[in-house]
Amino acid sequence: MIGHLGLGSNVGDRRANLQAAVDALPAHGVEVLASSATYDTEPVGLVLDQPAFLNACIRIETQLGPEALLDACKAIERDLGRDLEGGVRHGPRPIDIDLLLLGDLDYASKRLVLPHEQVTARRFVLIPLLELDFELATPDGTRLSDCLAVLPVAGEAVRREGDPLTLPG
Ligand code: PH2
Ligand code: MG
Ligand code: MG
Repeated sequence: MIGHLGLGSNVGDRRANLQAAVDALPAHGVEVLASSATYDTEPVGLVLDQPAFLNACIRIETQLGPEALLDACKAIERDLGRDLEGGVRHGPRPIDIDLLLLGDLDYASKRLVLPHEQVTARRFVLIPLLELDFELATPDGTRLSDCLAVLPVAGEAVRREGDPLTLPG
């Protein structure tokens, strides 16, 4: 199945952290098909007083189901030094890997909701996603470009930082 992941980092060498996540995915059964550019983004959400994030989105292909894909992402976060137990929720992190969309799957468990509940509401996700595919929509047909068009820019600055991440192999 084709899916889209969101990558974020605001601790350490942010670009190297995003690249390390991309590089680690194939060994977990996740092919990386494309990467957006990287974007320097203002922190949004519950913790605003933290360093700016570097965000990117990637298109993937995998045979993994949603829970196994989440396990793979969490394993990579742990390997890249994210303290899954001790860290402040929504606080600074070397790497965050979020499942945004997985095919046309509408899915909810205790650990995971697909599409990601914030995918239609965050500029730092929508801008890199639409760079990958301007026609992207949620399973209910909501076009992500329409979502972006109605979002206020204030407090959610997103600025292109650098080239797309390098694809593995
Ligand atoms: N991630 C969060 C909370 N806030 N803000 C930006 N700009 N980028 C993020 O990746 C981000 C955030 C929780 O995962
Ligand atoms: Mg996140
Ligand atoms: Mg996350």
